Amino acid sequence: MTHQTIVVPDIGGAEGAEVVELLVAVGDAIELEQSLIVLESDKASMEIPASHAGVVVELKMAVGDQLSEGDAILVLDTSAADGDNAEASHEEALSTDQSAVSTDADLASVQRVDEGSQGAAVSVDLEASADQVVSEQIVEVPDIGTDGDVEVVELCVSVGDMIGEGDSVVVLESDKASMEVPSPAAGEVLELLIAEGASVTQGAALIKLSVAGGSLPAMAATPAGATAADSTDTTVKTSPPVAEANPAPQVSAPKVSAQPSLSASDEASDLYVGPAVRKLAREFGVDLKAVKGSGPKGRIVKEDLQAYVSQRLADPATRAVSVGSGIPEVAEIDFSKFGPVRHEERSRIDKVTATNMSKSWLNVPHVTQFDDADITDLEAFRSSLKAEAEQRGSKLSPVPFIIKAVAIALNANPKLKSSLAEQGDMLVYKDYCHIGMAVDTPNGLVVPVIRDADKKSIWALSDEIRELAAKAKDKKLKPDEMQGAVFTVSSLGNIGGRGFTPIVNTPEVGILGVSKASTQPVWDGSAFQPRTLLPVSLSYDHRVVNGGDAGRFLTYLVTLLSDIRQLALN
Ligand code: CAO
Repeated sequence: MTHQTIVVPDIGGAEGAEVVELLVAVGDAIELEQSLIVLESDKASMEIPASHAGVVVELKMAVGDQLSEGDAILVLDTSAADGDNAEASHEEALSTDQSAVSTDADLASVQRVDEGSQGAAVSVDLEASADQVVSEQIVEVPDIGTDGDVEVVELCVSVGDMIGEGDSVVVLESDKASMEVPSPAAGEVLELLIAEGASVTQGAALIKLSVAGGSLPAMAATPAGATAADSTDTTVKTSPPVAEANPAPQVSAPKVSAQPSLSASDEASDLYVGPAVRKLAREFGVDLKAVKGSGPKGRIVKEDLQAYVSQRLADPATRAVSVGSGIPEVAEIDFSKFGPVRHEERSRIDKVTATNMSKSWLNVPHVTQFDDADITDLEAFRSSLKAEAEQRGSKLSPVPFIIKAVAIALNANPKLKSSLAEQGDMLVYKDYCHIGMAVDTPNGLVVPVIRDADKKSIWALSDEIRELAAKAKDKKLKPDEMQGAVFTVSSLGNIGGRGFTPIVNTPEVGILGVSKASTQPVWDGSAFQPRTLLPVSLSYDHRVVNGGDAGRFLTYLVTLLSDIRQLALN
């Protein structure tokens, strides 16, 4: 059995950094580079990675202890991982203390010995104590798999930021992908060498970084065959990912999670939070100051961030703001001040409908156009079919005629059944004609979908409408029976009303409201005639449908409904 004591590496000269989190326990099998503990100094929090793989046999410290460089963290049994640790053993052979693992400084000297043996490329400066050397590194655009220009769409750091190794420096975007460029080393951002919006190629300088302790990544990034003169220059050019250039296995510099990384004004550096969680927070655009930590000493762990994001997403106020409405919240009122009240939990359907309606109302610029269809002939025809309908065990309302006419009018005006795509840059035209039909049920509004309504006879449509409406009322609709509509019809004809402005069921771009038909006096040029008029209202998404499109669609629809022969011909 080979025991290996893991000690605190160079942590930038910090004395008495507190152990705020233990990330492993006795018996755990750990991998090389796996984070063992989190140390918190007055300046930064850092995860200490394992310099060897193995099984934890003893913990040498506890949460709350103050540790400095060289203090023991834990003892590992490395016998099972001897292959992985082969190179680490090489380091031990070079160390005078066989039981202790190398610190960063030790590793640096090991590497220098190796480099030195390959050719006198090591300078006297670099042999100085690692923690006294502060080198400057230029972080460049790495190999991004394209020779062409890519755009700097986001600068993730500001001058003065303390960043950790792997923290994103900039976000680049080509016409195919966007990618974050990670910092190859921990350090302080001295200078931004690029501005947002700039076009760059591989090798372009992004930021200048001050790296304390003459860090390994910087050295490893020195081009092979560098001369002594190159090496004495403490400004080292570095292209990420530098870590890949390091001979493995090697203990990394502690991952220093640093100072403000969300924004310049962010005081997140005062928070207990590791670099991985900081990175995640940055990706979500979350201000860590708003997140409550549940870890030791209030440390913010990944689960805290996830809970915070879930809670914000569920918050109706956030949802309203997230669509850019900027609408102030409506304050809740205690109505019991004015009289007796009852509270009733809303059905799931009602709540979903409320969300969808708000989404549509806030996102879609609505216009509603009104008209009346003269359905006198249609009603006479429908009455003539009453006996036949009864014979078929069916009942013919105006709705199947309306659905059929809408399908024909949609095919003649395909924009009315299109949808926006790619942030509004594209229209998706659909070569099918599935129509949604709003059904009023005790549980709330449900919209089953009649598939290929343009291809079905009035009788078939009538049967399907009745069947779907019954299923909707009995909560028997399957999910696929409520999907795929290109347009919706909302008929309140059986209830009443002279007209209404339905809300578009986005991503559809149009909806037809049907009100109650009534007999009205209509001037025929010489006299008033009693005619049955059906009020219809078309709401449309004015981002897609303009007044001309809507006018043509509605006029054609009204013509179809008014002239039963036209409907029969289609
Ligand atoms: N004008 C006058 N009478 C109408 C009519 C209209 N536009 N539409 C239907 N009617 C009559 C029918 O002819 C029938 O009368 P008869 O029995 O005398 O023939 C009566 O109203 C009842 O019809 P129905 O309810 O059996 O069937 P329907 O085909 O008219 O409607 C359905 C089916 C599912 C659309 C309806 O039941 C429904 O749920 N409507 C509400 C939709 C809704 O809530 N929309 C609002 C959504 S929020 O924007």
